[in-house]
Amino acid sequence: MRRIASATAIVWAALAVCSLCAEATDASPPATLVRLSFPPADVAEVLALDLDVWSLGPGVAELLVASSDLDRLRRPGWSVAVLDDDVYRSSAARTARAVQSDEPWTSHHTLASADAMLADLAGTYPSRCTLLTVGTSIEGRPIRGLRISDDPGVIHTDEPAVLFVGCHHAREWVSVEVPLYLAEVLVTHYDSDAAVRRIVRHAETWIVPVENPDGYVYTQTADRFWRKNRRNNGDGSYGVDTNRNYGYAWGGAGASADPSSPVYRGAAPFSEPETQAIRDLFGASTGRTFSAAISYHSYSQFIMHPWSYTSAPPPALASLAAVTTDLRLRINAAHNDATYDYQSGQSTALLYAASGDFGDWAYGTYGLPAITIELRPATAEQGGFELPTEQILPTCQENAAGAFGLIESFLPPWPSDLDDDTDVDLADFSWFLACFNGPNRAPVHSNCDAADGDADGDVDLVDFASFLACFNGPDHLPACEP
Ligand code: 0X9
Ligand code: ZN
Repeated sequence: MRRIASATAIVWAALAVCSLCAEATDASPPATLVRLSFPPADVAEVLALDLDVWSLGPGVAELLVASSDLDRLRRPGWSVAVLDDDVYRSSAARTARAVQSDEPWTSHHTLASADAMLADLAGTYPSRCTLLTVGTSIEGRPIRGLRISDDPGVIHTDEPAVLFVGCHHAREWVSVEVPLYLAEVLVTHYDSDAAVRRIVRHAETWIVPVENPDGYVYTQTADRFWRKNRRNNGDGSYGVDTNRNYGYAWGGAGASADPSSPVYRGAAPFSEPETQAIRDLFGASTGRTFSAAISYHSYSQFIMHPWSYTSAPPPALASLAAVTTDLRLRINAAHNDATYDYQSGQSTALLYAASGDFGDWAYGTYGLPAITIELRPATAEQGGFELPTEQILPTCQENAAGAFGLIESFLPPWPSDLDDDTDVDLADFSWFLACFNGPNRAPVHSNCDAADGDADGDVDLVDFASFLACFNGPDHLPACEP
């Protein structure tokens, strides 16, 4: 009763003049952006308010609230700063400018232009990628994807596969751009970039840029800050949080049974066609297992591994932490400004508990490192869900460095690239020499196996000849590529 969660400015205006509507005497819909400071020990109380949490850090939350909610935030020890008293008014002009489909990476794709980009890539490069329709949204829109590999018409279960998904949450627009950018680079840089070729030849990359197409369209036509899908809940409210609808620990902490909540879990696990579509990429339907997955969100600059539903440590914590740490190092090395540094760790430690999310389901069901990345920016004052458009491309680039490093970690070593830096150079040459002429000499290098190209247990002249065939220069002869 306290608010109409699905209200847009337009819908609200209509309701406000309706004297017969029971809600018409309620306050305005959430449009006030506040920064709430509170003693860190009170975080459970803050979350129990079931408000629209835009970000959360120790003792500070950015919340979108109705003006009538402001009173609920006035408590001893808490302080409220209004960052924007009408996010819809202030975002309107920016939103119009931020959506132009003609110039990629300087503005946001529409759903139509994102789908067209995938179709164009598949049409122009049919030997490198295949267009997928992985499901149909609740309003009947296709959920498109791209499978990238050098034999893309067939699923290669003998190759490692990594899945990248964007836009579970409609308003998190840059989470669409990052997977689209990964697709474009992998498909179009094949001839110019040996590392890309290696990925395309030896891995399968699955990309679903818009898990929630109805919500995404809604944010570009009706309500810029809509989060959920567009299910009509039948009680006057709309939307299920698709990142609370997966079938692992469904309905636990950080998910709501209230249909008007921004984190509504849905009527049942996998009640939504959008989560069914992602579920069905795995296992029985495709015969596919994934080596890893990344689900992109915004904002906060966090790289998070399971669990999300509990702060208890997950099984194999060390290997999950190694994945998020490696992603963090790669991503942060791609920019040169601490403002854009991401943090890494367990979801519940960096943010809040959330049950029924994609990462917990993928990890809990299939055991793969399923990572959630909250993209730029760090705070609402740096743009929040409206990332300044000049930061779209650097966000994509730094995340491509992370994503490609993740895929490479599942590939066999590159012959002659003994230090695994995708270049056969002098460092590899001295590595080889240190291993040369003798059985694998572990003390010289932690591993001389890679120098033993013919794997006969001896680093001999045969191996030297094959090493030299690949040596000298960043642009490997195609013959030297695996
Ligand atoms: O709440 C979510 O679904 C994600 N954050 S967002 O601001 N993009 O909505 C985070 C999901 C990861 N899990 C946890 N934070 N526990
Ligand atoms: Zn999100």
